[in-house]
Amino acid sequence: MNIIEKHTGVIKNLASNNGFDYCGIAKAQLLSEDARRLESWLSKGLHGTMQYMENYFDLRIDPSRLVPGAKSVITLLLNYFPNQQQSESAPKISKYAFGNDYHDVIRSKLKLFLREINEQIGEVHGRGFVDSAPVLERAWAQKAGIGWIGKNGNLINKQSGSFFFIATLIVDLELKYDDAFAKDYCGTCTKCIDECPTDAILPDKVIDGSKCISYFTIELKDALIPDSQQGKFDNWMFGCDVCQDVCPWNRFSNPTTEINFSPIPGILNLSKNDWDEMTEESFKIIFKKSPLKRAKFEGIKRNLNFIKQ
Ligand code: B12
Ligand code: SF4
Ligand code: SF4
Repeated sequence: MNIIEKHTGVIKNLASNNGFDYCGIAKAQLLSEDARRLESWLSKGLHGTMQYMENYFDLRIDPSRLVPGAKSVITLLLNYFPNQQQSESAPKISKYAFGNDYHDVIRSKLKLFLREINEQIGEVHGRGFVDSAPVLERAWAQKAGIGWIGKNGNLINKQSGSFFFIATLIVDLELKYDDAFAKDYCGTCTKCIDECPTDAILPDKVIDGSKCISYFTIELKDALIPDSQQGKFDNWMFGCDVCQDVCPWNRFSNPTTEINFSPIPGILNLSKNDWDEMTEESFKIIFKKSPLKRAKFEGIKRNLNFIKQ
């Protein structure tokens, strides 16, 4: 075993010891094909009012702009599929938001992971990212061999489906690279396209972000949800899971073992009435550690009013 293989083994072991469900590694390089897809997505305005998606284009397509001397992009997946469901009639919350905020949970895992890499391998420079940084996380996951990009735009793993968060750690250490995931197991299925409540799924794995319920209920800040969407939300008040719930590959989802993603007390049973009666003060206490705080109390109230009409 040479030193590169040895380091790769150490890193994959550490990933698993830190609770990550999958770890794949790709060579750090310029993402020229993805750059074209991102450019086309932006030029069509499919990001709506998500201005931040226009920023740092050069960094988004080039890992060496984020970590000088970058050699490897390590992709890690963390399962969030819950073992409990919301009550039938409750305003719907996306499964990823049942527990504590994944940004905080994963960021601290990445910090520890990098520290342990330094302890076991020696000086390695790197930066961990999850969600909010200019990194094309799904593209890296596919290049690291973890799965394919489904028609619903999500990264799907053949063994476990798509209810996973993606995190990346870019390092200046050379490692053994996994083969990119070459196949696509969507086949002739079109369930996600047929079932998307707002017709946000376009051909060729392109998502019209500006029409996605997740965008309207979480990302659209300080604005009303357009009337044109009236009656389409099917009771979703925070995010939307439809294109994943209907995906046959999610039949293989197993519940998460990450305790931080266990549903926070009461969240599964909040009825419309409970929401109506909730004060801003109690919202702040109940959702202190939850992703729902991202939409703020006014945002949540706006969403509830919209689905009620
Ligand atoms: C902006 C954003 C959104 C926007 C826009 C969605 C979108 N599709 O871009 C909105 C708010 C709508 C959204 C919604 C959701 N999101 Co979001 N979102 C992001 C974010 C911050 C950036 C995504 C991005 O760069 N978009 C630009 C487009 C052009 O890129 P892309 O969709 O990723 O597509 C790339 C690749 O898939 C690839 N690709 C596309 N087609 C093809 C074809 C082939 C053959 C190949 C090889 C590659 C390929 O090319 C594109 C450019 O690289 C990422 C985090 C991150 N930093 O990456 C999370 C992220 C993509 N979101 C995530 C999640 C969980 C969701 C939701 C499920 C949340 C929910 N339940 O409500 C929904 C799902 C909606 C959907 N069907 O995509 C996860 C996805 C996990 C996974 N298994 O895929 C991510 C990775 C966050 C995370 N760290 O876990 N999201
Ligand atoms: S998350 Fe919901 S609205 Fe967005 S693309 Fe998927 S099914 Fe459509
Ligand atoms: S629902 Fe069907 S088409 Fe959509 S991502 Fe899943 S397998 Fe692919």
